[in-house]
This record gives sequence, structure tokens and C-alpha cells, in this order.
Amino acid sequence: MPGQPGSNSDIKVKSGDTVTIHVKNDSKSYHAFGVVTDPTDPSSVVWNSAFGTPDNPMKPGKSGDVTFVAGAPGTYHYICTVPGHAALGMDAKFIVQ
Ligand SMILES: [Cu+2]
Repeated sequence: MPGQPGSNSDIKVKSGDTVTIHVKNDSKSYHAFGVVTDPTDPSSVVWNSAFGTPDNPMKPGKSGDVTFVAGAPGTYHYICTVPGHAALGMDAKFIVQ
């Protein structure tokens, strides 16, 4: 789960890969996961990669897996899709080769 600024590792996969992300909310706030085309737009989630949504986010302590197939090659981001959270640093690159 994206956390502190600068501490998030880039993820690299190949187009067509089936990717499973284990998401764990170990903070005291509400969060949600998604791979997006635009980190400033939480609605730009691709490939049904969301776990939780801004309207129905993960509660503190919740965890789970989301599995999706990586699409076209390019540089995407994985972010917290709760509005404002990506700008706080819950943002890193998700690179499809
Ligand atoms: Cu968040």
C-alpha cells in the first residue's frame, strides 16, 4: 500500500501478466487502491484494479487481494484513490513493459 512520500517502490510487470496485489490498510485512516492512468484523477482506474473505492474505502485494519491483467505497455501509477491521498504521497509508478 502506498504510504510515505518517496518510500513507495515502483512496480514493473509485462503486458498481459496476471497481477495480484495484496493490499493492507495498517493506518488509522480510510484508504483505497487502484492503478490509474492519471494520479491526479482517482476515477482513471484501469483493468478493474481497484480495491476499495473513494465511496467505499477500506477501513483501518482491513486487507485483501485484487487480481487483474496488466494492459497496454506504458507508465501508470498505483495510488490511494481516496481524494487528496495520492497528493500526500500515496502514489508510485506502475510500469507495464
Ligand atoms: Cu489513502
